[in-house]
Amino acid sequence: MTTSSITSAPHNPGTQEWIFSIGNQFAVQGEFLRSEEIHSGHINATYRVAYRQADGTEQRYIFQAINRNVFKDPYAVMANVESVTRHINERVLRLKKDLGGQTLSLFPARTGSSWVEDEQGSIWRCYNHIEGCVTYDIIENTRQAYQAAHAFGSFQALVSDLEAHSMTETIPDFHHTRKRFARLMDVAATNPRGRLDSVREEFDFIRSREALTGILLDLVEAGKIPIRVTHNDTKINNVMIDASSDEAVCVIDLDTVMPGLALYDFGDLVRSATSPAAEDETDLSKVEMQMPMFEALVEGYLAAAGSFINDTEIEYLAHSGKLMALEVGIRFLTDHLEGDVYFKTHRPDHNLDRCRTQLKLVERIEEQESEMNAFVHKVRRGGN
Ligand code: GN1
Ligand code: MG
Repeated sequence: MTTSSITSAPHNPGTQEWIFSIGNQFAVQGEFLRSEEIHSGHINATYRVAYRQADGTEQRYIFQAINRNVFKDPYAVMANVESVTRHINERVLRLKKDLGGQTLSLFPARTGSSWVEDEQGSIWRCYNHIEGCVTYDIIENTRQAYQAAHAFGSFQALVSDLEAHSMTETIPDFHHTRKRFARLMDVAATNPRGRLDSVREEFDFIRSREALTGILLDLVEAGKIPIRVTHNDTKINNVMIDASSDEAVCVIDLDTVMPGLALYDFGDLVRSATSPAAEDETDLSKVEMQMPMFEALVEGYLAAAGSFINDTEIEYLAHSGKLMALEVGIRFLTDHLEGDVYFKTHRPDHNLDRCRTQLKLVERIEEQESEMNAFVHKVRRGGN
């Protein structure tokens, strides 16, 4: 089992003091007990922080510093997160919808704003800690797959009445795969770290699939699929799953909630949940697109989102998995060529290893795409 929430480790005392001083600026109650870094996610720095309450119980929070290299306008990120958490919490209350009783909420700073800025210019926010849950980097069974897809479908449903243009596009063209491809070509042309020769195979693989990068964009252009408010980072470890019941409780990591395509969300689930191999696995023979996981994702997603997504979106569900694996493969390779400036890396060639698993997954999806499409059609017709 790979759970990111238990791979956390206590960090050095210097940081404890730092976190303590950040905590003092938020309206959190109680006596500071400890903090530990959560080594999950490739972008932000995340800490779980515990406070002792007057009655002796412990209250935990998540403190997170926004990566300003990735999010150039962290204030706009916070405005988006504020509006989406407020909206969801209001709707959940109104609909009395059972989301396991826990949703993500921001705890305000003592100034009343939703964030604090530290001396180094980092923007911090404080969330409630979702209790009794784990996150999975690799899911273990189809029930978890169904639940995760249902949770992201429910999330899209909950924000479906938010005006897409009321949200700032905090990372412009985030999932514009054609532009991601063009950027890789540009970086390869300048080859800033001299790494291109050693990645010819991966580069050529991507180049030969250029035509895939524009398919969804053309459908948007043709008015066949709509821009919606979407999550945009539906990696499987961004859903909190109840440790005892395997039920999804809520989705987290709301920084990229902005206008997007429902298919980007579904596709990212396919790429992160159907393979039993880690995203940075070096034994590529372990990379698979497991049909039963895909089937559970389709069923879970359609059970929550089937009422509002259109026929064209449904038709491209399998394609979206291949596209998102290709897109993040392009992004990992670009970062490798640039010298690892975007994603956090923990070893040499880490981004290259990540790229390779994603390209292998593209291949695995290509091998099974007609079977995947056949399953989607069967579900759409209401068969079983
Ligand atoms: C990043 O932070 P994390 O790990 O949830 C990235 C996603 C990628 C993912 C690949 C803002 O997400 O787009 O799909 O890594 N987030 C951003 O694992 O770039
Ligand atoms: Mg993220």
